[in-house]
Amino acid sequence: MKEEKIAFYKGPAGGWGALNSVKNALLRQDIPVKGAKTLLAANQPDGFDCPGCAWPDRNHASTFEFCENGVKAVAAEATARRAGPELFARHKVSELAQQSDFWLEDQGRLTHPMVYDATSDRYRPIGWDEAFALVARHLNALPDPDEAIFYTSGRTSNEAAFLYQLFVREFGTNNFPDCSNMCHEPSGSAMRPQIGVGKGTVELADFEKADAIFIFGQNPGTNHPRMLGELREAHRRGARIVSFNPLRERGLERFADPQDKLEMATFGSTPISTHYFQLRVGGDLAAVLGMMKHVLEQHDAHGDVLDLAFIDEHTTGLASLSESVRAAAWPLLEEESGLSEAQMRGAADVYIGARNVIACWGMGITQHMHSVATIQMIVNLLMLRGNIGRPGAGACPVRGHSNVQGDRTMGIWEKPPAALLDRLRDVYGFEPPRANGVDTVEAIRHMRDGKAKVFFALGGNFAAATPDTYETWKALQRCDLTVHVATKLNRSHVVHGREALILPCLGRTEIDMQDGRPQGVTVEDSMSMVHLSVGINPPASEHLLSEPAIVARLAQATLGARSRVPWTGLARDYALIRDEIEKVFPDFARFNQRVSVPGGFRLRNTASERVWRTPSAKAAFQAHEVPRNTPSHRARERMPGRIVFTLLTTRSHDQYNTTIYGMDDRYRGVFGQRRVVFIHPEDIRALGMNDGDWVDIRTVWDDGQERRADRFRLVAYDIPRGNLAAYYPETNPLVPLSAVAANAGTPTSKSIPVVLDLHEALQP
Ligand SMILES: Nc1nc2c(c(=O)[nH]1)N[C@H]1C(S)=C(S)[C@@H](COP(=O)(O)OP(=O)(O)OC[C@H]3O[C@@H](n4cnc5c(=O)[nH]c(N)nc54)[C@H](O)[C@@H]3O)O[C@H]1N2
Ligand SMILES: Nc1nc2c(c(=O)[nH]1)N[C@H]1C(S)=C(S)[C@@H](COP(=O)(O)OP(=O)(O)OC[C@H]3O[C@@H](n4cnc5c(=O)[nH]c(N)nc54)[C@H](O)[C@@H]3O)O[C@H]1N2
Ligand SMILES: [Mo]
Repeated sequence: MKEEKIAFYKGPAGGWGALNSVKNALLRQDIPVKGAKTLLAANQPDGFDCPGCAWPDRNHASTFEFCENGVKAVAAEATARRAGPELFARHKVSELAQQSDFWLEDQGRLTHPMVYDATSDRYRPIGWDEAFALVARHLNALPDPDEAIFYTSGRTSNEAAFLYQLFVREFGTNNFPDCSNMCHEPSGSAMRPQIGVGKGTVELADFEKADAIFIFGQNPGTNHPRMLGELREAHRRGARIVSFNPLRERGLERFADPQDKLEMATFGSTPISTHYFQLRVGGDLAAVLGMMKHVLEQHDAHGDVLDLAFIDEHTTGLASLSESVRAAAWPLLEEESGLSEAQMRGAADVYIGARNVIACWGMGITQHMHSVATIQMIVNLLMLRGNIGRPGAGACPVRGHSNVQGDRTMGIWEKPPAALLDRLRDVYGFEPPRANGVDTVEAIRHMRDGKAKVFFALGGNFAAATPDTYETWKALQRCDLTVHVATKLNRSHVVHGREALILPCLGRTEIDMQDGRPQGVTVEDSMSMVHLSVGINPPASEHLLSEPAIVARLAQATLGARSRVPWTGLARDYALIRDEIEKVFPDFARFNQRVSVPGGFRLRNTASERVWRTPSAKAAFQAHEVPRNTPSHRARERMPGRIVFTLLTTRSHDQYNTTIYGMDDRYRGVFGQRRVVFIHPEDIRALGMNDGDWVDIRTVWDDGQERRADRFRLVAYDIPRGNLAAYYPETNPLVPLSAVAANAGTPTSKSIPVVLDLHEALQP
């Protein structure tokens, strides 16, 4: 057991600490450091796409871009450990369910398809044909195809995702909840009506030309380490980097690039942010509104601040936006943002002083009730000075999973556009279902209420990643059948339906042979670059199937002769799947040819060409007021005698979503533990408690249901008063199912109203 300690970190992000951590990550997975060549193949033209994050690569032909957390992600997949039939013979499922998330994944790669046997309460091996027949039997017995749910996690390749949506729609439902519903859904919901595309408008080259980069609610030092390379270069050539974050994240402050020999030899480092605004959780809308107020006032005073040519030619709605912005009072903006009027004006002056501006955002923006409104305000701010659709400027939602953007492009979408369904009908000759399907939160409700009976997951860890953990578990346990296509054992496999299957698949790092020929898949990064990914490691077990093969064989078993799709042929040669993708999506014309060049190609992004696919054919300014009726506001009113905090849940440096690599969070100074809650020292005093005390966390919600997570250690921290931070997924039992972003359905896991009590066992 490693020592639990808190030791604040003063060095830069990256540097020798990162190299050291890489060595430890390899050792943990029993991978010899010397033979770690496989790791070097990530993000090269003839290697695999790094499964770590969706940040693009400077140049796919360049030398390996070092990334500590990319190496951890690859090592987790390339691990020498195996979770084979012996493991399942040794432990009842009820015993496995007692183990931690860390322990479950730490058993290594799954090797055999397994089926749950209720009599012995164990998983036992099953043949692939038998497994597909079992799923097909359940699906075909459903009175209505909408009683099946098909979840996707964003590591799924374009080829697998395309086949999956085709199969499921031919089967008859649009029930496609995916991890995106919990992630960047609000970014799409905000930008589509506003600028006509649901994706970011910038590419990497724009980062070389930006004069200012605004970063809202993102922790790139941990979650997108390669982004720090771009920020470092930008800083060095004099660009302003302006961060908005309630926490002072190390990676946004200083970075030592392990690729820079001089920096490493001299223990040097480069500052990242030129300006850091430690605003209140959920305060971004107010802060951006304040900035716009200053921009408008400066324009009134000097006349040349707004880009009037852009506004006249390309936009609608400025009049009502400016009316509502001018009406907002500074005291309210200060109260809600936690920033002073001078700070907001200062940030706006940086904005005005820069010719080209990029705005980036992450989960600190999307996982709030008012996330869609906040994103539209950020885009409004950009548009005031024409910062969309020209070099060095634009909107940059920074996606999470390495192909989450591609999966949506391929049609993994519970609210499919009619044009996509028409196209499927025309190409394949079946009538796809027209009604919208369920998103992640709705899927949980449907299963809990008995409206859905079969749950199928292509990757991910639904039981741990979703909100209201115990409700979700009830929902999964009410299913007749739960099926998980996975690489590693996780919580979702041990919280199962009456019948259950684990289907082990190849990972992206592995050689995928079909018909004697190695296959490659394609992925789309956060900046719409589509490129090939070819595995180079031998498969973890000879019994694994690829994801495209699993989907094709399941479709064949379920639909049989009634299908219009040549499933077997497609699974034998992925180039043929890409031909099908091209038939359905015109943007993928000459797909195989264009993706065969190193680095691939960029999908068309109309907003970046100033072509607006909105109803008015213009970009639309959208006015929003500062929200004053959030769950935290209401909870404070309902509990006047208590200190109601707003809790944000976040990732440590040693995890990939629900996959826990280790117990440290180096840059935040936490070692050997995860059950901590960061809190302002004055708030500890106000509670009458002490730094290091153990507390229980309870949600303040209005449905009478108790939600709690017990035994967290208070850590005095540099965080605004009234705010708390703790790690996910441990805190997911605190997120109510009904707490979702307006117009996006995303769980509000960055703003949960909670109260703290001394841990029960310690109370007098
Ligand atoms: N190593 C590693 N890489 C990853 C992942 C991982 O788990 N591990 N996950 C991947 C995935 S799926 C995703 S979506 C991304 C996630 O990457 P991020 O978007 O960075 O997600 P979080 O770690 O949740 O961190 C959110 C940041 O927002 C801040 N924040 C919280 N609330 C607010 C707020 O109200 N306003 C502002 N301005 N800031 C706020 C937090 O302090 C934190 O710094 O990373 C991807 N990459
Ligand atoms: N409270 C709170 N909750 C959150 C968040 C938060 O910030 N706070 N973040 C949300 C976000 S942004 C996201 S994206 C979701 C993540 O939700 P998910 O995407 O569902 O979860 P992951 O933890 O990424 O999934 C990990 C599992 O994926 C499987 N896996 C890994 N590689 C592969 C592969 O190549 N193929 C297949 N088939 N399986 C594979 C492994 O078995 C592993 O156990 O969580 C969300 N939940
Ligand atoms: Mo995500």
